[in-house]
Amino acid sequence: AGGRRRVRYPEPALAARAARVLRDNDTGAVITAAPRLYPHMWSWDAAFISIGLARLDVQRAIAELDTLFAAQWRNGMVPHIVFTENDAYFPGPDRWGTDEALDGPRHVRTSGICQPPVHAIAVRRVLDIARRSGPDDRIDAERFARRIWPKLYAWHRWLVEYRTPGSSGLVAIVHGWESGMDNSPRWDVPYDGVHPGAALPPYVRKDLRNVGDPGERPTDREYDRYLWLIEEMRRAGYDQRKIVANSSFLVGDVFITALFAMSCDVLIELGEEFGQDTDELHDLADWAAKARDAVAASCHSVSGMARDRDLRTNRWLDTQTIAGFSPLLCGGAPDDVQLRLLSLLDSDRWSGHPDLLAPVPPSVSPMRPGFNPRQYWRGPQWPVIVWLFTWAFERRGWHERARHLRDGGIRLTEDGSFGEYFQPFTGEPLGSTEQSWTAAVVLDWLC
Ligand code: 2M8
Repeated sequence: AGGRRRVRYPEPALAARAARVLRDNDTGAVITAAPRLYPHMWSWDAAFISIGLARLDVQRAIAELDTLFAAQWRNGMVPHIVFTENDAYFPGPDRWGTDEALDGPRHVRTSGICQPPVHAIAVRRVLDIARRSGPDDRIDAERFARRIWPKLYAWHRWLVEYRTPGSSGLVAIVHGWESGMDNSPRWDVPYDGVHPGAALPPYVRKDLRNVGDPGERPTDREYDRYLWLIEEMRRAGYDQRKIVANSSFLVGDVFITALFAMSCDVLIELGEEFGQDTDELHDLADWAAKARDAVAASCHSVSGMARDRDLRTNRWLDTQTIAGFSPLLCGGAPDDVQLRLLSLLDSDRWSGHPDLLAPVPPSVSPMRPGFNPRQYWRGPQWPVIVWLFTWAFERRGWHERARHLRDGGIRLTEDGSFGEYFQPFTGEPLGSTEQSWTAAVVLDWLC
């Protein structure tokens, strides 16, 4: 920033630093999402972390996913946070108050919502890496894939049974945190319909202590809404049917729906390989097809961009963000729409913007009014999102595109800070540094 030269680690040194971050963030029980800002296990972070870990120690990668799935709720939900003893993060387990929830796990404390279903993708990647790393790792990873499959299936079934309400076919979220893109402008309109009541218990944010500038994090007004939704869920006793019926936030999330379709595909492949029940494989094929159709049906007739849907007001949400490219991840959109999206992605509105330090898509287009290059999910580039695009493009056979994005991802992260997110023009790391999932995806790119 400010004309200062950015450090550029050569690839072997960068990989060594990334490995070091994962080791340093290991409490012995879990790898925390970040050392100070996020001292617990997060659901989708753990999936990406396991992919990075597989490059270092397959056993440790397996243990991480086992720990997450040991906290799976009895109805199938994989919780968004598995809490450690650390109390430096708010809201912690007491505020969530899930201990009394009927479906909650008994031996571990968790939050009461979920996060994007990328876990099957992680299992697939860990397995592929283990197979290349040696016979012992291969045997362990195959046993693991067989053992975790029914849990993954139950998690996917939960998303269909409880979280695919109405006719849009989109997987719905009941809190912006479930999207993983907490304060994305995607959620501004639905959050306008969330009115924190006088009964919102007072609270003190802890996140602002751990970032350079409060402007990198969501606002207090946004936090009041985040906390109010928790209050509503607590009152509903974390009964999913009640929450989906009554919560003041219910949105069909197109990005999660695309990830869900891809994860179902992966789960089918694994299930076929390991001889899982054909009825369950049929379910997965059916869910994947419906999810893809829902993503395709959401595309705007002019821009081609996929859209979320506010299920409380039954309106499409036209805000253009990185999530608009969801059909490029999972496929299924008509060819002309796909071509439009690819050229938009390459254009100066997105990855081709002339002032970007690294040619990878930011969370919001720099051309969009309201774009904020420093604020969290409102503009910065996120290495983990770039990784998802590289993975999906590789799978779709777009090797050249995948390689280009991967090179951009390295350009973004080669300063060795392992920032949580980056200022797109200067490459300044923002939010936390030594963020585990950033280190993990860099390791995967480098190996
Ligand atoms: C961020 O979210 C948490 C709440 O879940 C927070 O801001 O306190 C998001 O970037 C989310 O996607 C991520 O999983 C989490 C941990 O890295 O941090």
